[in-house]
Amino acid sequence: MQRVKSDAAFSRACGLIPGGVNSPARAFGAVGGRPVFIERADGAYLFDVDGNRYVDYIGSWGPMILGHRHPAVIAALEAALARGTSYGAPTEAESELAELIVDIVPSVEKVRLVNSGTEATMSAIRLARGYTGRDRIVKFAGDYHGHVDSLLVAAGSSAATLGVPNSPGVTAGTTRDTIVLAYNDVACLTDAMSTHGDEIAAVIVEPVAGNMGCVPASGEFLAALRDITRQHSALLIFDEVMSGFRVALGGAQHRFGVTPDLTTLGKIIGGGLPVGAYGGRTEIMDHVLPAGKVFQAGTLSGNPLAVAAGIATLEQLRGDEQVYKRLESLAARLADGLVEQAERHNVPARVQRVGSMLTLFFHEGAVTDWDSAAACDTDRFAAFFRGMLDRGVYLPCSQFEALFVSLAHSEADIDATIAAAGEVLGELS
Ligand code: KE4
Repeated sequence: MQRVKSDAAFSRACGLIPGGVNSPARAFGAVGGRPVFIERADGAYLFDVDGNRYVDYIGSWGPMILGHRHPAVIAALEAALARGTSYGAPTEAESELAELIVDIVPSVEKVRLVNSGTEATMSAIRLARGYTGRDRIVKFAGDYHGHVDSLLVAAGSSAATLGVPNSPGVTAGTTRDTIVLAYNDVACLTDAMSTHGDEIAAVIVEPVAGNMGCVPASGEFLAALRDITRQHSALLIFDEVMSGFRVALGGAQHRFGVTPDLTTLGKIIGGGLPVGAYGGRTEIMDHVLPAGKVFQAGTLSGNPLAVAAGIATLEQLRGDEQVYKRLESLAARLADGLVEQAERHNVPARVQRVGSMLTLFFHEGAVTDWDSAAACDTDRFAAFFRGMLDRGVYLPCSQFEALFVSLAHSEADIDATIAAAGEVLGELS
């Protein structure tokens, strides 16, 4: 597969943009080679500037659950566009999106819209500190919550991929109040909270981790998180930027029946445009300015185009109870096929899946935390990624990411992906 135009585009970009990309996850740093430049997308497919077609399992890192250019989303955007692009004043559409989130997400009685998942988690942490009057926060190694200074400690996603758990520029003072624990480790959590519990403003967790690859929290861990934070009057924050509206309509909190105090959202709620959100009980959220005193603001928060795309997307998801059955069916087909091919070719690998997010780990045995994720054969993953890319399948460009199946994928797309995986795994064995 030739990518002459992509290569030229990357060379040009590198002279203008650090690393030639506007987010490090896209740089192919973990898989080798040069990034593919995309010209357009449609349904389940990406098309690069050289005219190559790829079955897309990035889905813009999660937002494109309907597939690209869904007619309802495009129509909503065109209608919004006819009325302008941004006003800097409130609109009823923002209340419509807020109402959808409040109706669907169990923990959310009030919600504030922002522009990214990072803004959502940064704001939720500030709110938790303002609400509790406490300083310290707990996060888990391998979880990634965006590039919030205080959370860029033992982060997952591209921070892990690039081996930059503690980024230069993040000061010791910023992370002094951050405690990092092992994911899925109840004893570790219990010990830390018994020691520090009364100082802890919040515990933030990905209830289904996607940023060390797909690593679900155990039921025991989720129950312990809920019980122990309540015991110590610390807030439990579910970072559902990735899992929200992905693993179930109501997210992981609905799928697993554990209700946090605050929830952060992003990705799917913008339908491919920049939207993040944080929400929770009214008695907490009413501490946010101007209702309360915790400052948070944003020029383009609740932007009419982004909100229109988000509303259209959520309405498609809530409008048909078959949606999540379809996503489960397609993702299970893919997962089973990948497992079968790895076994057929005697390649030590494991698939972990929750709903329509999943990861093929080049690792024997379960991946339950960052230490086990970090033990994966990332060189073999890189070779697998490149082989699949050359066969027209675009996977997440890191072992520490999840891939996403959309409603636009067909059984034929899934079966072609499995066949390609068989060829590549055969070459790797
Ligand atoms: P953004 O600021 O990138 O919108 O959201 C940050 C974020 C917060 N919380 C979770 C659970 C997330 O997964 C993310 C962002 N996810 C990564 C992919 N693993 C975004 C890709 C990128 O950084 O380019």
